Amino acid sequence: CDALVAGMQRWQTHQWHARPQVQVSSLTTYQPDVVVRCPFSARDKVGLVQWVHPDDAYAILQTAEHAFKKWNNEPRPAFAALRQTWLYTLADVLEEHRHELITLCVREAGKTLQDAVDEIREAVDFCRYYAGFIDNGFAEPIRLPGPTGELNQLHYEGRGIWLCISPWNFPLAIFIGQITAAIAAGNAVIAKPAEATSLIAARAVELAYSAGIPQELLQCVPGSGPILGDVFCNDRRLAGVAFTGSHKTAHKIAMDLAHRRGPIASFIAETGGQNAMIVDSTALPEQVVKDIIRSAFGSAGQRCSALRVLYLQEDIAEEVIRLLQGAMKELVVGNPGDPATDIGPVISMQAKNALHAHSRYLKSHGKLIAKVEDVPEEGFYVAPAAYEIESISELEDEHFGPILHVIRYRNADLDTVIEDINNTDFGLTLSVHSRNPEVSGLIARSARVGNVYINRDQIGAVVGVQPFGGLARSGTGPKAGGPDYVRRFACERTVSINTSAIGGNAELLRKRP
Ligand code: UN1
Repeated sequence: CDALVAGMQRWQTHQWHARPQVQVSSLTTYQPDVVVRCPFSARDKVGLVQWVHPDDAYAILQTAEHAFKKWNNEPRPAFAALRQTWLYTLADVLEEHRHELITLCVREAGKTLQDAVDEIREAVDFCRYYAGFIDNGFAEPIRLPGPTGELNQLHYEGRGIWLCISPWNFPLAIFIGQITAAIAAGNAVIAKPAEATSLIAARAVELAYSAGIPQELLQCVPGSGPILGDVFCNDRRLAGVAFTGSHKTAHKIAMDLAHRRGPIASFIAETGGQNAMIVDSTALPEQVVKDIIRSAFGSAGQRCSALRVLYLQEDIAEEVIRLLQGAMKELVVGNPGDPATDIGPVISMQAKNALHAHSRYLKSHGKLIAKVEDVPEEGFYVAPAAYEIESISELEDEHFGPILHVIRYRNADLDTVIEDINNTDFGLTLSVHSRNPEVSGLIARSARVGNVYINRDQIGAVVGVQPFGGLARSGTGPKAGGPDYVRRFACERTVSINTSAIGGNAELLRKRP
């Protein structure tokens, strides 16, 4: 930790400046710089960012289109090997620049030191994991069965231009994860980072260029989500959109893509959740409380995987609540750059206000169980709190912050609990705490969610180990950090050759006509 803080020292007062990273002859309109400030001290400036004007979208798409055509015509094994080298090199470059990136994650996104370290780790893991998938059908085709005299092959190649729209809560990991998957599959990428974290994104793209990724294949367009999203998603040249963010925005993008003329676009969405934890009377209360604290309040509750609704079986409820009240007293809310801090700020004044409005609703409709009292005045801090409510159906949407809802249930009502959770239409994470394998097995089978966690916390899915993503209102799949992700960015081509005929030589397909 000391070495980390020392390494970050020289970046503490650094000012970053991000400009559009696009390959167009000239930008049509001069856009004034937007000032980026720390979410924990509004007077503190992190840097400046120049947004992209929507009038430039056409030229940016044109560059991407040319770049895709050019690179997709390269010999497949050579292009595949190159992409693999770029991604492995990017992993190394990100690691080398970790002190700067960690500082940026703390200062621009308000991440705690631990979360910032984990963020860099995850980004590096994505690069290496997706690089590995290039070996599966992108360089050499996969051979399929067929009768004598016939050769059947499955080729994977890029679809074209992907727009990658990433969130502010994982400004490096998800940003890099989407881009590297799209590049691994052989596409051209236009990356649209979240407004709140454009500096981290711009720095990551600079590092990607230094790792060898050609500028024409990866353009970064900071700017207004609704405005830029609208122009890009309505353009027929876009082959696909990868989006992580709210389900409302995912719906809007799906509608835009559906109404477009021309090719049918691919869409990968990873959205929110109304994630529950079910604790039955056989659970170990100390373990449960440790996992509640991490899942509900870690990262200030700003993860789509975060625990929102805690179901306590009535025999264990009082004990868990008492331990939870004690544990919450120990939580340190404050400057995320301080190693002693457990919970940092939320991302913006708007987020803080929305969470306060929700707390006011809960005060009148529910019962306050526990709240952290000591929270700094300045900055976008929200006191972590737990409220008891009657039913999950009272919550229409997810509340993206450190607010936990608690519901008591009777053993006989377990089926209803699962039904209620499924009826939210969200389906991202769920955890079960029980020493009875029949109970955990029943819940794991019947809850319609993407990630089930048994007797542990429910955040922090590890790349390649715990593929992450939900279903229904929580997303389209495939799972990030899972074996199917890169392929969803690709297009598949089946080639069947009559090898007994003249010219039926599979080698001919190595070079595109
Ligand atoms: C998100 O919050 O958008 O499991 C994704 C986790 C992370 C993914 C969170 N790997 O908490």
